Amino acid sequence: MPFPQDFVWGTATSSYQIEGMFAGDGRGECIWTRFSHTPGKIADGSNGDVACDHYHRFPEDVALMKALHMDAYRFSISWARVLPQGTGTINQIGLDFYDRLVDELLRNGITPSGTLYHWDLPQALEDRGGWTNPDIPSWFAEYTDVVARRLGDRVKFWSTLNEPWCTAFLGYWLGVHAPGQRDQKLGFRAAHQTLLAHAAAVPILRQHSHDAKVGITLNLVPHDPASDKPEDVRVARMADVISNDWFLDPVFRGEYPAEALAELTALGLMEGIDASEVKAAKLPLDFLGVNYYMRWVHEYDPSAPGQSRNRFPDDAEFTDIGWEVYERGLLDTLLKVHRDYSPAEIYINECGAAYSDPDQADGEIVEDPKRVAFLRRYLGAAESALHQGVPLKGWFTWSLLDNFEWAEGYSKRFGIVHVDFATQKRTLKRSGIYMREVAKTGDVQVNVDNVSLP
Ligand code: IFM
Repeated sequence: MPFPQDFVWGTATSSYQIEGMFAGDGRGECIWTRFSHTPGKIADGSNGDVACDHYHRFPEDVALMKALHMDAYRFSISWARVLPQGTGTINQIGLDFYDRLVDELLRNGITPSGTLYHWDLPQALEDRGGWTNPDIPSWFAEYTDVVARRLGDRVKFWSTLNEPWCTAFLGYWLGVHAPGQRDQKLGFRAAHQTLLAHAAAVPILRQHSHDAKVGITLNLVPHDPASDKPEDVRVARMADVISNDWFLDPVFRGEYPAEALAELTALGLMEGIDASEVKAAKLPLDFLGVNYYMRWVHEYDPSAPGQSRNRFPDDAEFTDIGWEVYERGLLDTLLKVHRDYSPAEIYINECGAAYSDPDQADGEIVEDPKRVAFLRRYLGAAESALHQGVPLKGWFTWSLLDNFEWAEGYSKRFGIVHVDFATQKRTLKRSGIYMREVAKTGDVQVNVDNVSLP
């Protein structure tokens, strides 16, 4: 059965990954500018200073979305472009950019879906402790107010945060993302503040963006045990709780998962955190944004008690970023979220694959058969979820463009449109044509081998 007519088809990006113009027009420094300019942090030594130069080329990019028959576009706003110091003086030129982008989208019949925070914290706020500072919910409220007042009349889909797990744990615990801190306690503190910031932003969005759909976007990852041995089951369950329930439970139930909370408290990891504050995060939401890419499979590691190592099945397939191709996990995740948390609506706000495409595109189309096959399989899982009663309303492919893939730099390409970073030339990939035909027909099995450019 095809996807319904009113299903929303879109593409997603984020500010730091595509905009460029990192210091021009009054933009402040953000943590990713600082981090990427620190030697050794980014795999290919690159940074997002220019990225896809979307700041200047957005009309061309919107035209591409239109050519791809997309209904909607999910983008994020750069906090440091709007408030260069994080709070205080507003950079009107920065806000003007988002005004122009939103108007261009609407002129082309594309619904804007805004995300307030996709990882590019103003460095000035990081200098005050960033996401570990208990004042950050009020800083975020101030920023939300500025953005919602300006764009709230036209942007009617809002995610407060994108993937707070990554903000907190990759940024403050594991140190592989900006700001590069390596302290487990700081990770949990940051996670706590992201939830309180979400709580602070929701009512402000509702106040200034009437009739908007407001939600949060989480990266959900199944964690399966490698066997049914109790120790494998236990490490997998703990990983599952910390990556998924740690955010889902506060947002939908106003509390942290009890068992994990007790365990983490006993380990001293909740020091300085008043866990009861997360009751504020339980607010009526219009949708949950789910970002899904892969799963982990855990085997207990006796050499590191409490920890696990990955043990994928022998026939597992992986994308070029080393993530397992596992569409079944998308179905399982959607069914679990629907069963345990009952969000009113769900949008797949990101899904896509990194496969290596050439740096330069020679012809009119870049052939990327692996990405087409990946999307077909994952869309099939989404379709099954829909037909099993999950209130799935839309799909945003990650990503519209090849872009700056954080610590991987430009070495991993996720786009359905190829970008030659030397010339900024955009070239459609076969996967873009596939998504166009899916958007037109609702049929994930559509054959696009001989379908040509618009
Ligand atoms: O590029 C990222 C995006 O910023 C957040 N979700 C996962 C994508 C692929 O790693």
